[in-house]
Amino acid sequence: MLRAVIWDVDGTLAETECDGHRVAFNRAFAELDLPWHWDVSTYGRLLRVAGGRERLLAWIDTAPSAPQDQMARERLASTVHQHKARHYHDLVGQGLIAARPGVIRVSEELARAGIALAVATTTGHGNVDALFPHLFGARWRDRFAAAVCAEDAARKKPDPQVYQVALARLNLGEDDALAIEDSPAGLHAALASGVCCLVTRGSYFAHEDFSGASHVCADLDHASEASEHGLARIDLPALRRIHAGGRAKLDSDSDPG
Ligand code: XBP
Ligand code: MG
Repeated sequence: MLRAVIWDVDGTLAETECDGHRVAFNRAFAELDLPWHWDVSTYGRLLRVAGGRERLLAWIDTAPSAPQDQMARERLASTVHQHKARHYHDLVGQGLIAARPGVIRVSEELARAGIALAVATTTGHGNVDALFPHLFGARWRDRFAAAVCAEDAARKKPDPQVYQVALARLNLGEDDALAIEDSPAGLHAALASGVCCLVTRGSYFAHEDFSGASHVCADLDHASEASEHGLARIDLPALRRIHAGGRAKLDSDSDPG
């Protein structure tokens, strides 16, 4: 039975990557006089590395004028990431990044029905604290039973740890929950934790292979790939159907018989 929906943040609740995180990284590079700039396509390639600091280290390994010494690289990644966080907070603090289509409508319908909401994200608490008041209002913490972030799960997606921590915080089993994600790493993290997953294609992962997802659609208001469910848009009855179908598939796949 569906008792909780566990939401990814970046790319799922809001399109934060291109005009938020990416711009914040570039402002941090400029502020630190680093000769680097991530354009939209470069950032899309780097997004395959979950975690902003890990993404920086992956970039530094190939970047011009990067330090040779690994310790110096680690220090530089930490410094840049701290500056970037401040720029990201400034950006989202302007309220310019809106919730993706259907996110507010579905989250309110779930709350009215007593379905628990939780967050399982690779980003840090500071970024969630900066963004969520602009998406869900000042009392957003009343709406979410758990917010599991980078500080709570050291192993980044596609590792399942963030979803396992979310289930523990919710005191629920994996068959009680449905994840909503935007990326292959997020889908694989949910599936590895035993949680079935709805994918709403984000701008950076619009053409990815989401095999294993219980359902894939453009967004919660445009469930165009949902013809087999006869859905016009995603609502609570649709989520229940997707969850039931996802559970049946996961259970049959895991049945040794
Ligand atoms: C997406 C990520 C994060 C953000 C950047 O998180 O991989 O790393 O890109 O945020 P989600 P940080 O799991 O919500 O899709 O710089 O704080 O890592
Ligand atoms: Mg995401």
